[in-house]
Amino acid sequence: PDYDIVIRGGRIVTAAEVFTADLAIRGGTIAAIGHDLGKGREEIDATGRLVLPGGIDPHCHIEEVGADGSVQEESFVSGSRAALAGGTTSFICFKPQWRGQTLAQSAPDYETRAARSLADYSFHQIITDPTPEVLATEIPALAARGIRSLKVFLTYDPLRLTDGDFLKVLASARRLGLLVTVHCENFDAIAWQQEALLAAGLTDPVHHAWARPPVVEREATLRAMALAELVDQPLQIFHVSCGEVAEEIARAKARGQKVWAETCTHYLTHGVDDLERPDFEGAKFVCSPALRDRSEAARLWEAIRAGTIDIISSDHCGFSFATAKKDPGASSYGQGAAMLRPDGTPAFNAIPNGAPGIENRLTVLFSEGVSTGRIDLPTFVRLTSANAAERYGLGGRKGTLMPGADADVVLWDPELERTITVGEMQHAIDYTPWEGYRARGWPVMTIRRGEIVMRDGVLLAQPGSGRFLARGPYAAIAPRGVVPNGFDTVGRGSGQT
Ligand code: DUC
Ligand code: ZN
Ligand code: ZN
Ligand code: ZN
Repeated sequence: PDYDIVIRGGRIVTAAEVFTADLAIRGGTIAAIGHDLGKGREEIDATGRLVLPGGIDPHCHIEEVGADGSVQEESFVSGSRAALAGGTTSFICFKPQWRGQTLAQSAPDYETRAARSLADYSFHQIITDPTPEVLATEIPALAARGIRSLKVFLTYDPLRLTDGDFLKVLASARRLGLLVTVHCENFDAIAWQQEALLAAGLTDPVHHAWARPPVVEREATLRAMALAELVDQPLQIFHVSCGEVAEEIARAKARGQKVWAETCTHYLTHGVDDLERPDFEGAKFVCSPALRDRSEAARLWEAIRAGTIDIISSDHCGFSFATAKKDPGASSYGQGAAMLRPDGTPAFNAIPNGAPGIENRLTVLFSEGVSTGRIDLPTFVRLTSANAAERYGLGGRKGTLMPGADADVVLWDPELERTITVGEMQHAIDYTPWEGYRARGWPVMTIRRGEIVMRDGVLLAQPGSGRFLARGPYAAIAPRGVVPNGFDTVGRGSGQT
């Protein structure tokens, strides 16, 4: 045979167009796209199917190790199986830094753990403590090893940065050509509201949302964009939850700032009312930023169609309901001292923030977006893989169906209807926010670097078959060359530490 695999007669979807052709794979990469291609050792009939680039989930928390030593129960094995089952072949998760420690001291075994992944992976380095050593030595060393994005938090006690420390991280990133990603919420505003709510005896899961209304997200987003403008450093805003935040981002973009935004699947399908589900089930929907009024989803779709939001991630951050959400113990993703209520359930501030979504991201977005006619197929590809590849330095290799690119390919049945239920899922968490959701559009085969890793829901890859994706320098995140006062603080060599 001429090729390892030939996929025949599918509708190939790229970031720009949809066309019917055959796709041939050899040696883990895409060898040819066209008609009347030679024989494959494996011949796949894709009539009636879409042929999509493998999904890239650029924001997910997998087997994360907290400052308190807690390890998230979603392991690199279960989390990556979930990814492949859902049509995602690459993801980017978070290497921790614990305050008071160097990067090297924080979870030194994290990369070894990650090597068990079945999907390809990379890391964002979380920075909680930008000491001179971290800035001058450790971040440059990381960049040289292909970890080219940093993550900062403006809330969560063990993680948050002051504005001064945030500026140092932005300056370091600009000097080295790294992308900074940011969680935008105002820590003090949340703490202040939270204290008042708890004092008033308002401790239910829904009060999580009361403590962090849209304005705390909007303020922090504006502040983050302002600081990034001062440094002339591109910025990726994570998990935009509502229209008023998207509007501020659109304004910054219109002024020419290099700022980009993602939202997450759950903000399109869930609302603050989910936090009021009975029997403490609302705890399953505690995530940050919080779920909003149902009317916000329409505003997010507008922002997506306008290009203000151009990536949809999962922010997969799984905590099982049976354990963490009923008896949280320690977690980096709560705020304030854990308080138990008379019935033994935790007050809202002690419920770990996050929900699992890596496995359902593509099918939910397809159902909500493509099957309903809100977006076309190329937009679906841009939102789920192509834009993340460009933004995070994986362009040409991932998120594209072009000869020479890695053969990460998903065969998608656009008509297949299935009801999502946790018992049929690969992830390790004991619930899914989409339990009972009727999806239309489902992945039937996932190919990762030329290997069939999922077929009709059956996982075929072995732990450790995923590869670390070292990322080189890339042009998309070059600074603009514009500083507000004509004095380029970073260019003058200031802000070194
Ligand atoms: N939000 C979550 O809901 N979970 C993890 C971290 C975050 O920012
Ligand atoms: Zn053909
Ligand atoms: Zn976040
Ligand atoms: Zn997150």
